Amino acid sequence: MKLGRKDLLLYAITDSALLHERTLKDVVKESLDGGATCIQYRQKHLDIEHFILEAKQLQQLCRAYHVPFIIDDNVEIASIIDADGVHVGQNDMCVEDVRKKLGSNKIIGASAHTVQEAVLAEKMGADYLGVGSCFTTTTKEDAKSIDFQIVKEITQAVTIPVIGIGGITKENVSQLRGLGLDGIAVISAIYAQKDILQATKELKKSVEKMVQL
Ligand code: TZP
Ligand code: MG
Repeated sequence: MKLGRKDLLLYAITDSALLHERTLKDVVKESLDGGATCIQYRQKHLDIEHFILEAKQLQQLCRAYHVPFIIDDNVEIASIIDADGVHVGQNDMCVEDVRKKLGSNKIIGASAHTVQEAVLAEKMGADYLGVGSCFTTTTKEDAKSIDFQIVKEITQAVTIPVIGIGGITKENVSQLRGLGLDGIAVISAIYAQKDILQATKELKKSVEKMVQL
């Protein structure tokens, strides 16, 4: 699958800790109905068998919506299930090795916190970058805040699309205007909401305004 810049407008990352009475498939469907443009399956606490089962369910759903389905960290599973792509952090498999393993048709996303990391990831073959943490977040314990000036320098230093991540909400997303971002990645602004459909719709409107030049 080829990644378009528009696919990165509203990138939703799953969190199984936020389900309450709902199933992961149900909440992801709601976010797709609300207009999420890309789904990342992020799962830190599941054995490989259940990981694959759940990933396949979400993959099927995303296919029906023609929305890219990305796996967080786990290049092996992304390869096994033939996911559309994988997202790697600085402590995961390096982009160059991921590209060798998955080939040229898969989407590879990389996290970057500095201009140097961003430029290197692009050079190694990343298709997009996730940059953050833009705001304070409690979702990822080790997330460090990034200066908006660095975000701007990153978007200017690379040609691949860049999305902001970390603590982004429909209220604060407008503060990211002018930084050169192509979209945002969120967990709680979508999946911690009671009405996921409505929250996704509203967030999408705000992010559409943010990315306008
Ligand atoms: N990587 C950097 S911050 C973050 C991740 C996965 C958490 C994003 O979650 P939220 O709830 O949108 O702040
Ligand atoms: Mg990671």
